[in-house]
Amino acid sequence: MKPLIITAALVGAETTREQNPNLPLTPQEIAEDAYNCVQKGASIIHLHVRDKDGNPTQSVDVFKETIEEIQKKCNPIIQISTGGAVGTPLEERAAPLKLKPEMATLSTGTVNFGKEVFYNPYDYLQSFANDMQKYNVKPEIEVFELGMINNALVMAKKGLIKEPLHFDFVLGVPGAMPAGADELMYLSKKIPDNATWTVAGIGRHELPMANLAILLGGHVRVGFEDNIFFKKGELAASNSQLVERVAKLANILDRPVASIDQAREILTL
Ligand code: KMH
Ligand code: ZN
Repeated sequence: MKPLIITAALVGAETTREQNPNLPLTPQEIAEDAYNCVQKGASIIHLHVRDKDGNPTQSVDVFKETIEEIQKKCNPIIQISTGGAVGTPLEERAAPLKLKPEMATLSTGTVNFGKEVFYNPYDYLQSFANDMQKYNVKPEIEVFELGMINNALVMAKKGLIKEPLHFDFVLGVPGAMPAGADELMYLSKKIPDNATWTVAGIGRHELPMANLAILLGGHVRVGFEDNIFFKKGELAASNSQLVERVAKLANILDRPVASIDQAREILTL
């Protein structure tokens, strides 16, 4: 099995300080948190940013400042979100791609997202994918439902995204695919043999999904975007606490944790 790539999803668009006071918001806080996560074994930083009031933004300037702050301290793979927040205009979502990060997310379908709808019409997917090719950004294909794999395979066939593909199975979002062992194993069998995958289990599903991914040869995403608790009734003290636990689990299960260089190699960056 290849070493385990740990992604830290530090901020997200939906999590608030009211839910977890340890949520990083400013570029400096996010950079400090990213550094701590890298120290504990994260090699990818999945990045959302916030404006001065703490609201989600796709501002190129804020992304630029945050990435520069992170890179002053360490050099993880930066994966910017093109998902933004539910309802962010589609043109705004793609704007930070011009910063040419190594990776960015590409959600390949529309899905219910709690009481809202995370909207991803095909025309825009094509346009996001074109921008990613133009700026040499590797997509992480965000899969909330099975059909999104098929959509990604269609896009790959048309040359809109290049193989080897990398997928993130986001499981346990209310209204979307549940976070069960059957679901994860099924999804992991439905992608091309040369593809890589990671899992983001939402809420209480983060830990069991991480465990299973370590055993199955997948990779793992954790962080406040997906889950604010360390255990039932106990808020996580930091994103790095969640990263550290996954690294410890991998160690117990005898799966090495990927260095940043190894992660770049595994993902063919
Ligand atoms: N905030 C969610 C609606 C991504 O980063 O690409 C979408 C999201 C996915 O977070
Ligand atoms: Zn995200």
